[in-house]
Amino acid sequence: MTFSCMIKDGNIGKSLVNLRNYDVVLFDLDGTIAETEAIGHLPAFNCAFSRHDMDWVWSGDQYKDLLKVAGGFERLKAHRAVLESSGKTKQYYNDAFLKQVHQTKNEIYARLIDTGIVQPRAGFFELIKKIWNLNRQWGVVTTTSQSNWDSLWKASIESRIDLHPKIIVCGEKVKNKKPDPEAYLLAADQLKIHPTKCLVIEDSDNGARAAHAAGMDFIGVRSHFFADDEFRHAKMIVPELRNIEFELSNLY
Ligand code: XBP
Ligand code: MG
Repeated sequence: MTFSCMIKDGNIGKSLVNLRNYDVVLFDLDGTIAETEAIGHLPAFNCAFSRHDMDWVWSGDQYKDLLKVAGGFERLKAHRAVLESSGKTKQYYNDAFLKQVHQTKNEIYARLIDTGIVQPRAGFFELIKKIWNLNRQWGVVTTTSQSNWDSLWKASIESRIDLHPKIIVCGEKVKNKKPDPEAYLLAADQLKIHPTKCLVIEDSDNGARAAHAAGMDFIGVRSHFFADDEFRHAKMIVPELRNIEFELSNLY
């Protein structure tokens, strides 16, 4: 068995995760490495709508629902489809226009992230250090754009880390975004390892389904917008990254 019960470390309950059977830990980005959606993507979307003189404004509750669609551009198109089907469309925005809006969103997002307003979640740096100490690798598998990862990496991660990710798979590299397993399978393929050698950490059912369909074990971590996702087949579910303790053990 690879996962065991909670131990107490100070006042934080930690769940032990044995990395013996894994070569690499793959982190999802949005919601998992950092809470980027509520203070990054959502305000950036709303700001982009106003820049492009659109009458769209997304509330937090609306965005929670829209997040069921992975990918910002795909999310814009999904919202357009809902407006169309409900007959509420005042103006039709074509794909080329929505592409521009998405690009503007990512530019605004980059400027927000550059300020350092979004930092990795509690426990992230400790996990990377542990992975390094246990002679394992880590990677990022996300449906977000490459530029969004680059911004967070430069602003808030690079200078605080010794071990760089061995693999980074972003949204542009796949045809089918999560919950399709394509991104995770691509990561395993590029790492030249069997998918079962990867342990995934995900904050949403979309991501969890992608990892599971790729044949990978996963840990669910609760996040702002996916606080009640089911995480079916999860090896464990933790409230925070800091509740995970990696170890190497032959005992279980
Ligand atoms: C989250 C996403 C992304 C972001 C927005 O991906 O689905 O679409 O919300 O980024 P993950 P883009 O949880 O896999 O990191 O606008 O660049 O798509
Ligand atoms: Mg996520």
